[in-house]
Amino acid sequence: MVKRGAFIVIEGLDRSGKSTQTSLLRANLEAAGIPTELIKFPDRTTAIGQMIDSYLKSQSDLDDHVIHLLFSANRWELASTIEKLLTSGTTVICDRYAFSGIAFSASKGLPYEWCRAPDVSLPAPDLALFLQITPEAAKARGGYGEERYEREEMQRSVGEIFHRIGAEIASEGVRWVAVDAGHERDQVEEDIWMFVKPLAQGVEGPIRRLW
Ligand code: T5A
Ligand code: NA
Repeated sequence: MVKRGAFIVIEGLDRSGKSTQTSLLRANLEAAGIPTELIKFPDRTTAIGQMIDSYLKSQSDLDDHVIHLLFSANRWELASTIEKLLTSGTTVICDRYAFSGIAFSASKGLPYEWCRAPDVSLPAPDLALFLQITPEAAKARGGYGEERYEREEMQRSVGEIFHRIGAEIASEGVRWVAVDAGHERDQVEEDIWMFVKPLAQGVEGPIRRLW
């Protein structure tokens, strides 16, 4: 059977090191000769992405429901690209995905089930890695506090909802793994590689759907 590329999502609180680690992971996969594409959500380059960017920088205000739907629409914009890449044998890494969408909006008080609905039937990852860090440790890292959601109490509640999501999707057969992101960069890189390596040569079977 021909294998397709693996779909790997990296999630975590703000400043947990997602961008650092997704870049390192891409480099490691490429060094192993695996064709790899890295996608970051929100993708701030599209028209929808620019609205999201302006909202996150507090340059514009939007109703909580509206911004939630824009984040989801921003994923749908790239859903067919992700599928094509996977089918063509490319491994896709996403820096944040639907799980961030739910965690952040539900933390603002929107109903959990409502938050999940617009992302239903997006491609599901083969592996979701959750970078775990305390809000205190995240705060001590560079750049914290520049954007809208970067407040300690918000991050704490986001962390709790991520926990619920992890338990839920794991029970539905999506692999959700917590990685201690409070360690040194190299250690976190090694831990992530240990989980990704078995998928690097590709995955059998069709692309699954959320949820
Ligand atoms: N959002 C997002 C929603 O509300 N709904 C959605 O659907 C989606 C997709 C922007 C916001 O949007 C929200 C969530 C966010 O609040 P973003 O663009 O991903 O999302 O945010 P960024 O600001 O780009 O990224 P983060 O703040 O989340 O940072 P990262 O990517 O987790 O962390 P990174 O790698 O940039 O590292 C942060 C700092 O720590 C250092 C780095 O050098 C850097 O200075 N660092 C370490 N320091 C010590 N030890 C380590 N192991 C380190 N690793 C990195
Ligand atoms: Na951020």
